[in-house]
Amino acid sequence: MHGKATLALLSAAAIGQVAAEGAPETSGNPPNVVYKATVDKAWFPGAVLPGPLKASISAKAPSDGEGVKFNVHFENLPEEGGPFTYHLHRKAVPADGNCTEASTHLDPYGAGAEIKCDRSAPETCEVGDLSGKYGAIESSPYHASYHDLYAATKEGDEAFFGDLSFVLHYANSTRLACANFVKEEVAPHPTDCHPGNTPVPTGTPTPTGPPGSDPTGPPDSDPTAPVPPPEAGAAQMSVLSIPAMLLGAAAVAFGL
Ligand SMILES: [Cu+2]
Repeated sequence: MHGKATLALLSAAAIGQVAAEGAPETSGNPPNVVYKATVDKAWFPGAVLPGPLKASISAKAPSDGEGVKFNVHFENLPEEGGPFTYHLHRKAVPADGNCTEASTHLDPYGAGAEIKCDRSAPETCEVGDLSGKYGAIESSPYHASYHDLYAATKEGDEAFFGDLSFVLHYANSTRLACANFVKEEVAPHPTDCHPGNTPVPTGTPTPTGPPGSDPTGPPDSDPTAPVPPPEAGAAQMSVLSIPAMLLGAAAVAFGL
């Protein structure tokens, strides 16, 4: 009885403290699990889209398990009604896809949606207010990657969202689309949001044509930057030791 009262008092004090200090940073998030939510159509019936709406959020903890890294991708957003916002919401979307059922934002520490999120103090924002913390969507397509210290992919954490949803909103907060997060096991290359940014190997691929089939090699006008003729092939290694002058001459000869 007495113990219970004390406990209640203590937890009330603890909650009060958390609210005052903002969301705690999360740790112990499993680095080998990806949670991904994917939208492939608009839910709002009045949506006017330039093409099929695509939206995805993938989330994965860094190797030290501190916080969660997000990769977000939005495409074919409406031309009117932005900037668009998106949040982690505190309920999953039911099978019928009704975005209203996703309830309010994930806000385990009671930051509240009334006060606008201050991007310079993300711990004071609702944990789920991703666009508040990292920017609303002002362009389409839109990509963003960021490391949020307050969301969790560790099950049981107050800020765990792996069994929840996200909602994409018009600027007036109308719900445009939503999707549930789905757990994916280890993804060796979680770079789905940046297909164009994949680093190109620096080794120049060998030309595929048969030797001598490409007489269109660019004229080598800069002798200070000797570029081996494209068809030099295996000979390149030994040719490299020949002075640039000779190389240039060889290039000219090949070009002719
Ligand atoms: Cu929302």
